[in-house]
Amino acid sequence: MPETQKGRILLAMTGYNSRQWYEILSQEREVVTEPSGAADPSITYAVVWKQQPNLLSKLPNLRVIFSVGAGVDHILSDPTLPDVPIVRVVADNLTQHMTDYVLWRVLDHHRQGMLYRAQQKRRVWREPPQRPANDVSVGIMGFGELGRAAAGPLLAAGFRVNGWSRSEHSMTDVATFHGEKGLTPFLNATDILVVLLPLTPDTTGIINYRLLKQLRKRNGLGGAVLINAGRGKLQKDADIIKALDDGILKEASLDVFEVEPLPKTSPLWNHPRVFVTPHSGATSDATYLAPPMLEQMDAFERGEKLKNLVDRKAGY
Ligand code: NDP
Ligand code: OXD
Repeated sequence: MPETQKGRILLAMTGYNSRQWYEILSQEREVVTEPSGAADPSITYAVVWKQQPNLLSKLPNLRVIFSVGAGVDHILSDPTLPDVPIVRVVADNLTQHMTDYVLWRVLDHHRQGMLYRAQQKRRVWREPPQRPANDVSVGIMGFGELGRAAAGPLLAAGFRVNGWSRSEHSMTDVATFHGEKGLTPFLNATDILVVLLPLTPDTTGIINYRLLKQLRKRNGLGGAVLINAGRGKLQKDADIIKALDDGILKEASLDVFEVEPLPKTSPLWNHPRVFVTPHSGATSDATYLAPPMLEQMDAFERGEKLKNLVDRKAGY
């Protein structure tokens, strides 16, 4: 395609600062933003985060939808989503952010950061019992791009690692489980549960009281630990609080919530054993993620296959 015929981009982001994306994408292609581009027949690509429902169906010549995130539930929830390929983010930069988050939260819970911070506030000098990492199993629920990447550094830090996915996977030194049948043995062998699942009809509400009860509860640790950086609607916020209060969970780190931003009235904010971050586990940095998107558009126009395509039937 000659330079002048490069497909135009609609940038449609809700609750997201799109300025940097606009600046980078518009260096190479014409970019329009809502609402001016809403019904524009010249739009070939849509780059989106939580686009307004029914917006994309108005674009008669839309060829590809690009998610600015790894998850695509925010796109697939649109009831009139046009039947065009969806490309999601798979990128070293985003993966590194998530690996950092997982390591940070696992190590902080493991080395009892919550307890020490509370002790420090009260000037308490007390050493609690501490198990070494090789006596603790971290179970990664959602053993995909992000889950598998986090496994290596966790192993290197000495933890035992379990992985659970929909289909069968194997990884050196990791105990892998899959499907419904694999879920209970996976949970029974897990002390610290790290959730990195996508939100699909099958996974909605999966992190509930019944599931949390199946986590391993080792003597001396005072309950299992939950870390959710997948999606908020995977979990039942109220069940997490009940599991914490019943001693099933010792602590939780939550990056995602049923309702975001987390409402000011949520008891999770003040719970002494919950660590809250504002859906910032792995940020989508346009500096790193927009250039490969532009490269994919160029490749598509040369007739090459798109990479990192979403399986719409599976929902991720
Ligand atoms: P992938 O698609 O690479 O991995 C998803 C994993 O979940 C796969 O292992 C998949 O199994 C598994 N899975 C999906 N459905 C089921 C199911 N029903 N039962 C068991 N396992 C299932 O995604 P990523 O690793 O790239 O990202 C994971 C999620 O992380 C995203 O969808 C997003 O929601 C979230 N995320 C959150 C961020 C944050 O800032 N908090 C940032 C980025 C992503 P299989 O391998 O068999 O396909
Ligand atoms: C993502 C996210 O899906 O930021 O990438 O949540």
